[in-house]
Amino acid sequence: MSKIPKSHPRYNSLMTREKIKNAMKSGIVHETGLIAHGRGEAFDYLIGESTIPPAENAEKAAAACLLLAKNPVISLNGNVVSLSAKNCISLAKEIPAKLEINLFHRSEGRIKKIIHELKKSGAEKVLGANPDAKIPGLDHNRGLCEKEGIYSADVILVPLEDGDRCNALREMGKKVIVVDLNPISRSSKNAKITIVDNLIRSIPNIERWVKTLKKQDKKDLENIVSNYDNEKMLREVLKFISKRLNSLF
Ligand code: PTJ
Repeated sequence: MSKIPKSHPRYNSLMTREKIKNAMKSGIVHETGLIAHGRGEAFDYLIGESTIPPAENAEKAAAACLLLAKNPVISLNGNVVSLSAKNCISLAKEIPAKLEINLFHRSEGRIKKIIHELKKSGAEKVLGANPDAKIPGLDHNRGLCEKEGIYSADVILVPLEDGDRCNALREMGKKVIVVDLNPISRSSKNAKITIVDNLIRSIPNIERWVKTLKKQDKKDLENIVSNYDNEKMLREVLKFISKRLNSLF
């Protein structure tokens, strides 16, 4: 671990880089996960590295949608586990939802390491090691999944998605919630609910909303979901970014 002084103005960001770098060295994060992280950092910079109002609304709608689900699943990849394993486990327990590993760069070695990491962080059951189903229309390894998990899920939370799978899951009639700092990615445009926030902030925010909304009637939760408009929310994010950039100088 590199020594980073707490007084450094970018201490949190540098510590996150250290975390993801070490997870890459231990085989949890794929090399290209570092590139994906860098793209995320750039967008995080644009929104001011904090949860912006449209993201907070999306997090609330996501919590309502997850609470209404019959078989909700949280899909995990290398980056997510390296940065948010404990938070995802805690959210899964609170909903409750299943956890399933789904990797773009799938190898048995990485699956084992990620399961080990999740168990070490407190997870009980983790799906994904024994895929017995395939998402139709996806030729790559992200199509592999388990019948009791992603395949039969009605709502899937995907912190960090690639556009192809988001589309394929929606084609299967599933509600896909993505966390993606890039508001113009294919996943962001195609998801039912897009949370333009860093997954490090977003997962605890969703859990906070789950705890609050649990006390509400089913009808109230349905209203939150049906009043949510993803396209409108994405336009608000773009407006927020341009206003923020215009006010900087
Ligand atoms: O672990 P694997 O094998 O499944 O591989 C995972 C990666 C990340 C390599 C793979 O899913 C990938 O290539 O992802 P993409 O297509 O680069 O998309 C990643 C998206 O996540 C980008 O739009 C980034 O802006 C966004 N992103 C990166 N870090 C964060 C993030 N969004 C929220 N929070 C982050 N911390």
